[in-house]
Amino acid sequence: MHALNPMDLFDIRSMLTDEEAMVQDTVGKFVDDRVLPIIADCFEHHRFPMDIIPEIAELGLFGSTIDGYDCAGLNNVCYGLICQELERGDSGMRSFVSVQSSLVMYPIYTYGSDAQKDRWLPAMARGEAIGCFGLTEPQGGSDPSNMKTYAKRDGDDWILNGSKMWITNGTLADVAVVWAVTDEGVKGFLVEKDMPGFDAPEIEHKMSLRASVTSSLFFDNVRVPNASVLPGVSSLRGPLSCLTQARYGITWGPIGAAQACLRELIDYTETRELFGEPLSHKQSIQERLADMARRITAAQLLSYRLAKLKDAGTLHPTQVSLAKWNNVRMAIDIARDCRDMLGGSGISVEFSPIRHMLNLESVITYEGTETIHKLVVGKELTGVAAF
Ligand code: TGC
Ligand code: FAD
Repeated sequence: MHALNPMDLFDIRSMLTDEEAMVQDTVGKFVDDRVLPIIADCFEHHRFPMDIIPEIAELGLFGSTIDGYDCAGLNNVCYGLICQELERGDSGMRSFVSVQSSLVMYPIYTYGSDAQKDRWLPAMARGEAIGCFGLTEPQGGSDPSNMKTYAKRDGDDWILNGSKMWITNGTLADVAVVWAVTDEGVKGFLVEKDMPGFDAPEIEHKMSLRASVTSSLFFDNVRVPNASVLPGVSSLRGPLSCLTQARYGITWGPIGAAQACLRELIDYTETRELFGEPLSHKQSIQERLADMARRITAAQLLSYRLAKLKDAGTLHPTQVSLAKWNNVRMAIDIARDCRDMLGGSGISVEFSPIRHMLNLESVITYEGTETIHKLVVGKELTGVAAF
């Protein structure tokens, strides 16, 4: 009997097309060669590795599912595998690509004018322009319907006031997609970094996603031309539809983080000898490793099925909520259990589980907390919104 791949017990790999397998291998090699050698240092010193942005662009990872505008036009299995491989490196790498692709390029592509698409999409695909997405506000991110950021028409312009909190890439961004209440509904504003009255300071003292930039955004009478307002949507459906895109990718990402932890632990328990034999010979250690493989396998099958539904155009947001809840919970529990099996060494960033575990504390909170996703599924089952 042939041996199974411990990272892929149900052989998802054999279901991939040649193109999908090539994307996985290419991004995997990039992560092995360019991300893994530097990421512990980036995490420890709270630094996002700006110098690898051109290589990410060169690989076609920004806006990878968009057709045209210098984007790769890949399917959703490919996009998922990109997220999985990047997050095998670090959640911060996947976050960077998720935000650029699903939260900035997607709304410009879906709701933007031709001029907005021409201006931003090719530049973003090439990594020459970086974007961020401002939805969350200090008074409570779970309930964006309580948004206070407000824009008022002034001739051919809008005047924007308010603030956003916990915004990935905010300080780096050339353009921020900012969602604000107006007298005509919730609209998306393309706020450029040098617009007077706009400020995007970095948030310090984070213990999670330290290889990622997170910022506040402040708008003090920022004048935004009407040509920089997304014309295609005027309701919360705009930002929430972007979240469905990003959450889909996030169902894949934590699989990579969990695989990184499990791989490291299989190797570690083979060489760590306690009570006269390797840890991997102990029943309770094997049981824990086996349980991780079981949970990773279930997550892989969920995400692969989501990809097929998404490519078929029949994906329902509740399915994404269930998978985001399941897969992030799977990964954070695995990362923590791996941290424990490393003993004292597990508290060092020289091993990846504590870094993944801390990162996943953000992933389980952003893009809808675990509770919010449970309540989305509960609403589907009962017909009652219990938010
Ligand atoms: P409701 O007011 O009923 O709906 C408003 C409109 O939106 C539509 N809709 C969706 N469309 C697409 N995808 C979804 N997931 C959608 N959810 C709702 C809905 O059909 C309606 O459309 P229309 O045309 O009728 O106006 O809203 P709701 O009751 O369904 O939603 C409530 C709730 C709590 C689920 C929602 O507010 C929510 O998801 N809250 C969580 C907020 C959140 O996730 N924020 C994330 C901010 S971005 C972020 O974290 C980036 S991290 C990036 C990184 O670094 O990777
Ligand atoms: P709150 O909404 O205040 O929630 C606090 C607690 O209350 C949570 O445990 C929550 O589950 C619980 N809760 C909420 N509602 C209910 C309820 N009805 N019943 C029971 N319990 C409930 N946002 C962006 O817009 N753009 C970004 O790029 C972005 N990047 C981020 C990066 C990082 C590193 C982090 C940490 C966050 C980021 N966010 C971003 C914000 C993120 O989306 C919010 O943190 C998240 O939506 C939760 O909002 P909150 O932090 O205000 O928590």
